[in-house]
Amino acid sequence: MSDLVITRTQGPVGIIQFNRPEQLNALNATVAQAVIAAAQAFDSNPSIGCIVLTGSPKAFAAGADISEMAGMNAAEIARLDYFAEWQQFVDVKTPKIAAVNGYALGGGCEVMMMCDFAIAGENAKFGQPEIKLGVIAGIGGTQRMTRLIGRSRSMEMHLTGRMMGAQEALQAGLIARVVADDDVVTDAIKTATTIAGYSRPALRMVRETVMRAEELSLQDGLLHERRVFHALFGSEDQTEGMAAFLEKRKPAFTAR
Ligand code: CO8
Repeated sequence: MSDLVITRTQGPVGIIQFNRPEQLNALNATVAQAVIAAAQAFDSNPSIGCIVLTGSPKAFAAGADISEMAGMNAAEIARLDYFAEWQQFVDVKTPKIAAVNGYALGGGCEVMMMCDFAIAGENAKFGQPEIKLGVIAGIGGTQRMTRLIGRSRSMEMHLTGRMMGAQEALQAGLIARVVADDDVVTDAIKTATTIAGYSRPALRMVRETVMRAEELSLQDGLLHERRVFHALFGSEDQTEGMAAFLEKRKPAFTAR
């Protein structure tokens, strides 16, 4: 594992931290591989129920590493299918929370949006400034941001390259919650611990079903949701969860 990324666990939470603070956690190929490998390792570890991805006080990540990309030509970047590997991070089934302090720009904002939701500090800043470099977002910015905050606001962000503060990002729906800068990681780990205590099959299903809301017609989405609800009655956690409620005790979910 590269030292550009630090991993640790806290109870059932797997924590991945970008560790290039001097370069504002600019994302190069080594960082991408290390984050993906760490997320996949947590995903296959049954004791981990939620992942927190975070950065440093000044930056979650200020984008793809411009010094790595600058000298590439079109044939080379296409042959490498540059940054296509980030889809493997999206494909990790364990819930992922982005804990954001400082800059989440370009690829940094895009990786944040690959997480299931984001908790940010009050001084966090978000943006897709690729237009200033003569390019556009490349790992989901135009697509995920537009789905999260709508075409008008997304278009403005991509066309101007301006930054959005935490309160504006919260109001727009880009992030789920704003907390004091110093509380971001603690809050994300606490939230992740709560999530990790729930039924793992139900967590996997709720992620898939919410994501499908962006792909399916309402009728197909509703049918999918209902069928998943029915199917979860095949899990021991449904029996346990409902019995615990009726017996006024805390459920002990065990399904993996
Ligand atoms: N890449 C490489 N190095 C970076 C990056 C970056 N994205 N961001 C910051 N750094 C480096 C700086 O070069 C500087 O290094 P050094 O100390 O060696 O000069 C160090 O980090 C500190 O940065 P600054 O001195 O610039 O710090 P400031 O506080 O003055 O400014 C900013 C902070 C505003 C965040 C500024 O650093 C900045 O504008 N950074 C670039 C932001 C940006 O343009 N991001 C988008 C990059 S492109 C991208 O993400 C495309 C993703 C899709 C690719 C997928 C292809 C398919």
